[in-house]
Parts: sequence; structure tokens; C-alpha cells
Amino acid sequence: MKNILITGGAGFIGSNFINYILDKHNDYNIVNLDKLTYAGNLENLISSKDKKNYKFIHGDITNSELINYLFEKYELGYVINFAAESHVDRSILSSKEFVTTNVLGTNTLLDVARKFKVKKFIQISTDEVYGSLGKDGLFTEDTPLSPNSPYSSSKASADMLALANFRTYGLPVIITRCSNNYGPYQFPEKLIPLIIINALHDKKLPVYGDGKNIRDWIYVLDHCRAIELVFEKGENGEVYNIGVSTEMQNIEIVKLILNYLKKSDSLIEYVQDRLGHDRRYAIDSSKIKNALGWSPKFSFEDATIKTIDWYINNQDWWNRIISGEYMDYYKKQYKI
Ligand code: NAD
Ligand code: TDX
Repeated sequence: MKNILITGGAGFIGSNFINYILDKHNDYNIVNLDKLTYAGNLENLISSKDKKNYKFIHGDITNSELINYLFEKYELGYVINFAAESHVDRSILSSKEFVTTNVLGTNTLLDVARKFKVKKFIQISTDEVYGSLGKDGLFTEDTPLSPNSPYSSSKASADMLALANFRTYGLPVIITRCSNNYGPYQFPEKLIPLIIINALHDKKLPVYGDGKNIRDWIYVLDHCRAIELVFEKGENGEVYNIGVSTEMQNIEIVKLILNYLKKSDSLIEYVQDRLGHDRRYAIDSSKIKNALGWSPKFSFEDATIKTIDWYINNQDWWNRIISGEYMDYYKKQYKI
């Protein structure tokens, strides 16, 4: 049995990963440590919660005492760190929580992992640490880090601390840097679920700036499959980019959603641009493909439709979110 600490497993990608991995592996014991911030939701784990090799712990990755206790009690040998403050716009409003969780929290996990001599520590990072691209070129693992937002700066700091633990102490760390994810259970502050939900309500769709910023979109389960492979076969001390070369302008995504929902383009509202808005992200994922044999399984066409249908069929899930305390922030931020 592999006893794995997964942090942030009640969030979007972490919960998809746990549901996916528990369906496939009987030999994994998962301890899911999550603070349940506004972005954490145990409903995402409905298919995993009663499994005997799954345990949820409500707690904070900055709590060293708790993490020490969990390592002892569950004899943890592996860590996959998803826990983070993840929304760029929020980091622009206030960076403190981002530094606390993303930097100090990761550092706390690394310290305890070292003490207990873990066999693998996977740090889930992001392509945003590389900064912004011009019209041409791709991010490779050798692209110098040049983060622009408080969010991406905090993630880059965590990456550096993780790699320092490998180089200085030999902690078996691996970093993954993935592009923009979409799929079920994504919190409706991120572009795709926000646009779907607003469009279903015939509400305005806020498009920042000229709408021509480019992101490289990946279906969340392809990201999960890549993490699984890195966990099983990745080389310690290495960084693996994950992406599927699906570059889209934001406005193209918005129009695709409107078209599928048969709603009018007149819902689109160009609003003030995000401060420091990165223009283009695009990932070169040849390393993970060549070294580990990863390849994506989901096409953008099918997976976006699957995602839109999921939000149409799971209105209870997001209704509970947008009618909660979070709504005040949401209303203010998106002027609805
Ligand atoms: P999310 O915001 O949906 O979920 C984050 C989870 O972490 C939540 O469940 C939250 O409760 C938990 N959390 C926050 N602070 C915590 C703390 N101090 N202690 C314990 N738990 C805490 O984020 P996501 O989109 O699922 O992203 C997961 C990871 O993947 C993040 O590290 C993010 O940087 C990275 N990532 C995300 C994307 C993307 O497109 N969403 C792309 C690449 C990388
Ligand atoms: O209302 C909006 N209107 C809009 O035009 C929102 C929420 C976003 N946008 C734009 C900003 C970006 O160019 O859409 C693009 C995508 O925005 P987000 O969904 O906020 O994602 P992004 O900022 O690209 O970051 C995401 O991908 C990388 C995740 O939130 C990060 O956690 C991840 O690391």
C-alpha cells in the first residue's frame, strides 16, 4: 500500500484527482488534508467519501503540528501538494493569503516531508510561473521563471523552495507545471464556469481588455492522468510541463459557450483589463511525452461540450456556491 497525503483535495483539480485515482488504484491510501476555504467543497468527493482507503482531514498546510501528527498516525510516505490560493484576480486584490498558503504552507509541508523521509513529493505548479509569451514561442521547462501576478509569484517561490529541498537535502521532489484546466467542479470564479453560469442566467459576460489574451486549455482529467504518471515514473528533481497545445483567445472560448447554449453575443461585455494581465501562455510538453510516454486522451471539442453539459446538469452544485457567503465577493467583482 502507498500512504499518500493529498493536500487541497477538496478543490477543483485535487478532487478530480482523488476521484480518478481511487477508482483506479486499490493500493493507494489517500489522506486528504484541506482547509475548506471558499474554494474547497466536500460535495466534489461524493464518489470517494465512503471508500475505506480514503480519509478527509479538515486542516491547514501551514499547521506543522497537525502535519507531523498526520505523518505519524497514517505512516505517510508520499505527498502531492495541490493546496493553494489559486485565483489571479484575488491575488491582485490581496496577496497575503497567497504568500501564507502557497509559500509558507508549501515550506511547512517540505520541512515535515524531509523529517519523515518521504519517498516522493509532487509539487503541483502552473505554467504561469514562466510569465507571459509574445506571439511566438512556447514555455519549456528551461524557460526562466518570470511571474507577473502575486499568485504566480507565490507559486514560483514554492517551486524554488521545493527544488532547493531536492538540491540541498536530496528530498525526492518533482514539479509539474500545467496550463489552464477546465472540467467539472471548477469554482465559478474562473473563466469557463463563470461564463457558462452567467450565460445560463442571461447575465453579462465580463471579458477583460480586448479578449484576445491566449490560454492553452487542458481537460482536468488529462492533467490528472499526467500527475498519476509523474507520481509513478517521474524522475526526482525534475520539472514536467503539462499541456495539450490548445491555444484559444478568451473571446473565442466565450463565443463557443454562447453558441452551444444558443445565447446571444450581446451578453458579452468588454470590461476593464486585469492588472498585469499576461498576454499568452503556451506549453511545450514534449518532455513528459518523450520521457514518460504521456499523451492526452480528451479532445477540446468533446471535453468542452462535456464540461458545459456538466454545469447544465449540476445546477444544484453551483447554486449552493453562488448563493452562499461567497456571493458578496462575486457580485462586487463581476458587477452582477
Ligand atoms: P482550487 O482553488 O479549486 O482549490 C484549492 C484547494 O486548496 C481548496 O480545496 C482549498 O480549500 C485548499 N486550500 C487552500 N488553502 C489551504 C491551506 N492553507 N491548507 C489546506 N488546504 C488549502 O484550485 P485548483 O484550481 O484545484 O488548483 C489546484 C492546484 O493546481 C493549485 O496548486 C494551482 O496552483 C494548480 N494549478 C491550477 C490550474 C488551473 O487551471 N486551475 C492550472 C495549473 C496549476
Ligand atoms: O471574468 C473573467 N473574464 C476574463 O476575461 C475571468 C474570470 C477571466 N478572464 C480572462 C483572464 C484570463 O486571460 O480569462 C483568462 C482565464 O482567466 P482565469 O480563469 O482567471 O485563469 P488564469 O488567470 O489564466 O489562471 C488559471 O490558469 C492557471 C488558474 O486560475 C490558475 O490557478 C492556474 O495556475
